Amino acid sequence: MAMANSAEELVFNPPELVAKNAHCSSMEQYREMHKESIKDPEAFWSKIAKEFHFENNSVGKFFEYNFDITKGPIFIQWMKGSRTNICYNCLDRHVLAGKGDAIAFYWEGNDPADRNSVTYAELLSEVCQVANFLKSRGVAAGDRVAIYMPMIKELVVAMLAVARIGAVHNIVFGGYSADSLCDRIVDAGAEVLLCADGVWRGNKLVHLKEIADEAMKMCSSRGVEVRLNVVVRHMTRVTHPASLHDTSNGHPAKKTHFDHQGRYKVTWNSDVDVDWETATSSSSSECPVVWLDSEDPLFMLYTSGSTGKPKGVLHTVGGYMLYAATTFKYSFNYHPGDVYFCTADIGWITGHSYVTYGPLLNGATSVLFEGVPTYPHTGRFWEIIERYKVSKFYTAPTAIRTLMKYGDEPVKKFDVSSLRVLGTVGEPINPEAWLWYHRVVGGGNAAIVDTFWQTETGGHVITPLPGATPTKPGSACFPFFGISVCLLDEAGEEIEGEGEGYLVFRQPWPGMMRSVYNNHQRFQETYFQKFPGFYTTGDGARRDKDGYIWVTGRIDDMLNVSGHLLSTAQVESALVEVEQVAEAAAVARPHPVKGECLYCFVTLKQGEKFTEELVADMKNKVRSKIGPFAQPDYLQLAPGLPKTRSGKIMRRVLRKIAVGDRDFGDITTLADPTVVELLFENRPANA
Ligand code: 6R9
Repeated sequence: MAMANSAEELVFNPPELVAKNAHCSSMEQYREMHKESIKDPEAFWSKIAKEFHFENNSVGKFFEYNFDITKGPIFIQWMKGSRTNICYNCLDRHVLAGKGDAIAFYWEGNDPADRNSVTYAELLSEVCQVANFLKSRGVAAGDRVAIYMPMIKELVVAMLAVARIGAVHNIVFGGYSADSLCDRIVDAGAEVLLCADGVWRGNKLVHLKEIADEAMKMCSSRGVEVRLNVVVRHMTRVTHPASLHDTSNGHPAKKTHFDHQGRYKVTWNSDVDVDWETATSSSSSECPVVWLDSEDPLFMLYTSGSTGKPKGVLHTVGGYMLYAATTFKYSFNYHPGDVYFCTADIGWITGHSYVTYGPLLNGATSVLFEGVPTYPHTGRFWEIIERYKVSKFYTAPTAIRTLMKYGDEPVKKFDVSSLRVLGTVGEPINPEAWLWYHRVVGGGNAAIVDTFWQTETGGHVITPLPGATPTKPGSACFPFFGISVCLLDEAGEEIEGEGEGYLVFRQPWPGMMRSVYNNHQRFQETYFQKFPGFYTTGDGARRDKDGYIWVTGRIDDMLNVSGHLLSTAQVESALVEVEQVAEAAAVARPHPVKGECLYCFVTLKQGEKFTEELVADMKNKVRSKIGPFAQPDYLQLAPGLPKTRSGKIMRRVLRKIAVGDRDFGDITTLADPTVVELLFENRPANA
């Protein structure tokens, strides 16, 4: 890639303002700390553990593991035998230290008129009320509780309340469909759901409770009964977009979902549904925590798997706590007095680790934002940064690219000079977006931290440290403490020095996943089978002559649409559910804003016609099975698919066709090579 090569030569030194008071302020210090963390993980992490509350310290071995499948089952344990509670460490610890009046979150609603804030002490008492209510309804340690909420304070309260009583949260992103929500509830065996009635995302209304009701019906038919649904009546307290009040064009949302007094309507099933406010406000605002073993589960979070069935990535309490806190502190160079703003939804791992846990464990003040970057105007992020004097900002390349399209003006309208560190996450960032972020948003004075990590890793694993690392646009730079990076070739041989290969890690770190929920076998096969002795990320990476790591993207059948990981199999199985479809193959095509988008080839059953209506049906099927973000951008009729003689679809050829590149490479192993040319000639007009 020409761009990447020239970016290799561009180096930006840590800004002086940041380096001045950094937790890690030079490459020498970084190298020394990194070396210790790899050579003596116990010494390194036990020092950090002392900053947290454990009921009993140093019980048993600090850590134990097996990474080599040929030697027995994979397991990873940190601080097993030590008892702690993450909610206590997020809230009680600060309140007891006299910091209860500090702001935990500034909440900024979809409509800029909707704003409030919550302190650590207030958060603690609300968490206790919800925890007490859940206990009174029989929720106990180890039970799984599903959460389906927008970016509101109650989402944070919900997860902390669940963690406080030792239950396991299973948060499902509010953009997922009823089908996806149902799958996640069923797989987790969750009997309790916490949700909200609805949410505005820009001008769009998402009927969360309606979707949840549908999901619960589906669950019931699959043998899982959700017995309790606690619903936040969020729609009663928000400002509705102006378009709702404009009856001249008969806004559809108004007709179907609002009564004539303009109140949002929800159906209520009194056997299951309870109102959050009524249920929890009468509970006591004191609730003892349940002390858990460090290795007890904290949460599961579903991520796409290459077979199409999502995996419940399981994280445990103690190690995740240390890792989320430490990465937050170092990657963003967090200091008291900072105001931090992460735009990720809590429904994704970035929100778990860097909206809720990492910041709260550090006693930080954050912005919790409900809306979208372009509503009601394209400078919304910058307006928020100006309002709260945000010093640390964390977003995704897809958001940066979206906002870049509107030029520098929307940024310049606001005073964003408080910014010191600008983070990015979710996919490789192209140097052009990196440079715009640095020059326009950071005014050339902020450190850019391109943080590479995964749901599975729990926290950042490859990232610059803002006061220490000279950065290169598009490179995630160097491994975080505890991470031993290795590049392997197909044969499993280590690539030393410059080169490109599979990105794997040689030893465990505290925040890594421990298992796939209820399926340890799948955990071992997915991450430890290909290269025994290593954790395989599924990404490829290149190491340049200066040792910088450049993550090149997924090398399995996964794609990344606007930072959302999807498997091709998941999309294909949705498409073949459409009656007329015989077979489908989905591939990623580069997209200027989303990073990647879906390009799907479909073969129809005999006699079926490829009509506009059918195309719409197929798109809708994917939206309803997975979620609106997964909708394919391109659908092409394929009389046949390029298959090897063993019947494997040759995706690399389809990827070439998707971008209109005739350089197919070797196609002699195809059962019928003529199909390739045919597909190429029949690319849709919009492609
Ligand atoms: C945190 C998160 C994980 C996949 C990962 C990789 C891609 C994330 C990246 C990046 C290049 C970065 N990815 N951050 N690629 N540079 N800074 O996104 O978790 O949703 O599980 O996705 O995202 O492909 O394997 P998750």
